[in-house]
Amino acid sequence: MTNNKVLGHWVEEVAALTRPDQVRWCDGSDGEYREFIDLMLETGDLRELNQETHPNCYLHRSDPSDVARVEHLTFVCTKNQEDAGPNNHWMEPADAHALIDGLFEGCMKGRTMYVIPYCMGPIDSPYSRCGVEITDSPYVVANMKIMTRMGKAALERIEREGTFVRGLHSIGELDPERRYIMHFPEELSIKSYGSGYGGNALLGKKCHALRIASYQARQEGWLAEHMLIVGVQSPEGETHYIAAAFPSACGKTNLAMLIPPESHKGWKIWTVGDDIAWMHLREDGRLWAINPEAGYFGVVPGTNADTNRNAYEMITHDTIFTNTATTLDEQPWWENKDDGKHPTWDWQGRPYNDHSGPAAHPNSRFTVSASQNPSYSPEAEAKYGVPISAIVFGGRRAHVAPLVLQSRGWAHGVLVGAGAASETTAAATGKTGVVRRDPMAMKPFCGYNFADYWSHWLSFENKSDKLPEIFHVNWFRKNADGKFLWPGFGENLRVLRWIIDRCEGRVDARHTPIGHIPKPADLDVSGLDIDDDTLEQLLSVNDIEWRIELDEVAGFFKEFGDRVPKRLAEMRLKIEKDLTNRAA
Ligand code: SAT
Ligand code: MN
Repeated sequence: MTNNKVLGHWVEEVAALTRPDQVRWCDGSDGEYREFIDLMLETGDLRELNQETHPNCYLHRSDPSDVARVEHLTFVCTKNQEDAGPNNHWMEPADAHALIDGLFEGCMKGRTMYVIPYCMGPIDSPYSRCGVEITDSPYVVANMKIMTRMGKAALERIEREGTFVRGLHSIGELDPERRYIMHFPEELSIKSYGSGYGGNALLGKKCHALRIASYQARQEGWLAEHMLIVGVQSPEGETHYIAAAFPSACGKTNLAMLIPPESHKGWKIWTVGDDIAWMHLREDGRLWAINPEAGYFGVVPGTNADTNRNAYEMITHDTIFTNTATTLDEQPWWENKDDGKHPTWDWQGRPYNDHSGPAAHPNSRFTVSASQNPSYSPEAEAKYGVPISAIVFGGRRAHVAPLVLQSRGWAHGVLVGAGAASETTAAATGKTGVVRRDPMAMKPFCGYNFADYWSHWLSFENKSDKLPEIFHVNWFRKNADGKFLWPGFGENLRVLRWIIDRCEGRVDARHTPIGHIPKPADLDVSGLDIDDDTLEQLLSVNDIEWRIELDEVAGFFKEFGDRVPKRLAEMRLKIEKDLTNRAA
C-alpha cells in the first residue's frame, strides 16, 4: 500500500499487535467519506439530523464518560523526566510502551484498522508536517478528513520526504480505567487508547500539532502554538495578522471569525486559523504563521446569529455534531442557540427536562471544513503563511487582568505569556471555574519542560528587530456584582484596533509597571453602553492585586527550579519592585 518501507513495516507491526479483521488504507476521497458516514449510520455511531434544514449533518453521541480531554491520563514520555517537566505527567518510555501495548494487544479483533496518512498545513508548504494515524474508529477517520489534508496527497508527500509522526489509536472499550494518551516526542510517536473524544483521538490536532510539534519546533527553531490566526482589514484596505493564544473554550473560534459590529462599516475579518499556529522566522525578519489544520472542532453552546454568525451559518450543512441535543424534528439544539426551538432529547439521547442539566453537553462540538467559513482567508492556503504583527495572550479572569495591555518588548511579552492564568472550562475533565496558571495557553499542550519552552521563546529576541508586539487581553473581567464589564464578541474588534494602532506607533499609552494600557480616550467605545467609570474599571491596574498576582507567578516559577530563565525571574522581580515603589 506504500513504497515507504518504514511505514509499511509499522502498519504490519501494529496489525500483528492489534489483530484487526481487515486493514483499510484511507485515500481521503469524498466517496470514501460518504462510505464511512453510511457505515456509521448503520452501526448507530451517527444519527442523521434533519436533512432538509441541515443537509449532510450528523450527530455523534459519545460515551457519557468520554466527552473531554483527560489531562490526568495524558503523558509525555521522555527519557529524562526533567525534559517533560513539572507541567506534564511523565512515564519512562519503555514502561509506557509496555503498559499501553498491553492494552492494544488484540484490541481490534472484529474491527477494521484504518490507516490515515495526513498532512498538517498546506500540502505544498515547507512548514507543513505529515503524520499517519492508525485507528479503529470510523468517527475518527471522518473527523480527520475534515480537520486535516488527509489521504493520497499526504501519503505521496510522506513517500517523498520519508518522515512522518506515528499515531496509534484505539477506542478500546471506552473504559476510563483503561484510557491513556501517551506521547513519545523523542520517537515522534503517539499512542492513545480508550477514548474517542476529539483532542484524545484526532491525533493530528493537540497530540501532533501541539505536543509533538512544540518539541520539534524547539529543536528546529520555530514555534508551535495554541493560537488562532486572524486578519484584520481596515476600511482603507490595510490588513494586519494577529496570532492569539487562549485556553480551550475561551472564544478563540469566535474571535477568529469575528463579525465587525454595525459601528465598524468597512472593516473585514479574515480567518486563517482558530486553534493552532506554526510560526517561523523568515528572511525578512518577520514571524510568519500557518494554520496546520483544515477544519474547526469548535464549541457549540453559545453559538448563535449574534455571537458568531459565520459559525452559526457554516454549521447548517456538512457538519458532524458531537454531543448536542436535538429537537423533535431532529435538528441539532444547544444552549443559547436562540432559534426559538426547544430540545426534545438531551446530548445522551434521553428525553429532555430542564431539571436534568444542560440539554447539550457544555463541551459539545462541531466539526466542519474551514472552507465553509464565509470569512475564510485565501491566505490560509499560502505556502509561507501570513506575517504576524501582534501576538496576543489571553485568559478568562473575572478580576485582576485589564481589558488589554501591551508588553515592553519581546522578553517582557514572554513573561506576560509565561505568567498568564485562566479559569478552567468544560474542555477538559475536572472542576471548571478554577484559576490556574496556563502559560501561553499551552498548559495542556506543551510537549516538554515549560522552563525550556520559555527559554526557547526568549531565544527569538536577538534574532530579529521585526518581531511582533506582544499583548495580553481579558474579555471576561467582572464588576462587583459579577457582571461582565465588556460586551465581547464583535466588539472585541475595538481592542484589536488599539493593538494594531500600537503596532503602527499611531497611538500613545499609559505606562504602568505591568505594561502599556490604553488611555481611556484612545479606546473607541462610541455607541457602547460603557460609561467612564466602567471603562476605568476595565483598564484599571490594582497594585495590590498585581503584587499578589506576581507573587503567585513566582510560586509557579519555583516549581521549575533552576531551569527557569534568569531573565524572566529578574523581570518579574523588577515589576514587583516598581509596583511597591509606586505605592510608597
Ligand atoms: O482538545 S480538543 O481538540 O478536544 C478541544 C480543545 O480542548 O480545544
Ligand atoms: Mn484548543
